[in-house]
Amino acid sequence: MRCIWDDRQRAHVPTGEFFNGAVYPAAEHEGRVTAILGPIGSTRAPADFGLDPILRVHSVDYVDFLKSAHDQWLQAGREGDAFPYTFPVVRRRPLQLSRIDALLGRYSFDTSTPIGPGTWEASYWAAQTALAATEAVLGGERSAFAFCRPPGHHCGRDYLGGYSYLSNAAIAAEHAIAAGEARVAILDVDYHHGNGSQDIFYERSDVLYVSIHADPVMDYPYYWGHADETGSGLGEGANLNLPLPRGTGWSGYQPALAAALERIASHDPGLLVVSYGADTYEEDPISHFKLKTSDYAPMAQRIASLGLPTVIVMEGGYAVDALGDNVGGSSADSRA
Ligand code: SP5
Ligand code: ZN
Repeated sequence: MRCIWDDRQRAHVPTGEFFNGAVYPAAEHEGRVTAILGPIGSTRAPADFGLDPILRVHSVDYVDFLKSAHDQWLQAGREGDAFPYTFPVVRRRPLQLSRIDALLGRYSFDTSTPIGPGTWEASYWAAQTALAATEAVLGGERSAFAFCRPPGHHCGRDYLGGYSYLSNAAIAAEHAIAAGEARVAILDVDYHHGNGSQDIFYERSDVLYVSIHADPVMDYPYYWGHADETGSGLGEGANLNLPLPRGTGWSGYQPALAAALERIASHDPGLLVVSYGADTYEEDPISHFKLKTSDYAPMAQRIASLGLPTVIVMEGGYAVDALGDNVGGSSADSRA
């Protein structure tokens, strides 16, 4: 399978993240890169598709904020990564904000997604990586793997969170629509619900979003991912959430995957985007499913059995020692 990677994605070097009342070493760190690059073999760098395909998904003000946030942080006399600490609650009236702390809270929904000096550069090239994989598939490749970092499925049109800054999967899906595909589906198999991807397409019927994830009653991102979120307006019915309890292994996962694939087939998409997270793995340090390394090849085969042109976009996965096998093994298998 064609694999896309850009070394500029290493420019994002988060030092820590804040949750459960303390700062922890960042789970989404550069060790993931080395772990995945080994087994996937040769990679190609993406072309530069520019900002236009990013701005099909994200608002101009949000992109301007992302580009400039760390400079504003330094100008305010701070050092290290920029973190939010105060947030406008939902429905707080729109205001003309200028102080960096006000902006950080306005554009963030958690305290685990710091902005460093290289975050914009890495995020930009992650989006280009997703676009290059999409171009390859639109050009006739059966599938392509976009090794995107930082991940993307938690950020929305105008907010970041969950280690995500630009929505790589949504940018890929929108690119395919702009290229003439009538219908696209996103299948999200990361442990966490992809709230950003869901939000971006929630009122759309052309892009179906289907996710299998940990029940948000217990797990991040808590405020999205419930089974009764089915889309709204024109998008009613084009969103399918399949939450599963902590402790789910392959036997509990398979029926959800079957239901997801059935829904995707009935949407009849011209292209499938898979948001692939290996944090469903039994040893993942921040997650609670029980999938084994040997489960990822059958998962890939079942997804491939849809027979759809497929762009695979990397999301989470933090068990660095097994990450190579959990990513490389499945991408190698769906090559067949
Ligand atoms: C892309 C992706 O997988 N993002 C996940 C972001 C999850 N951040 C929430 C961190 C809170 C996890 N609690 C871990 C408890 C460890 N003992
Ligand atoms: Zn995840």
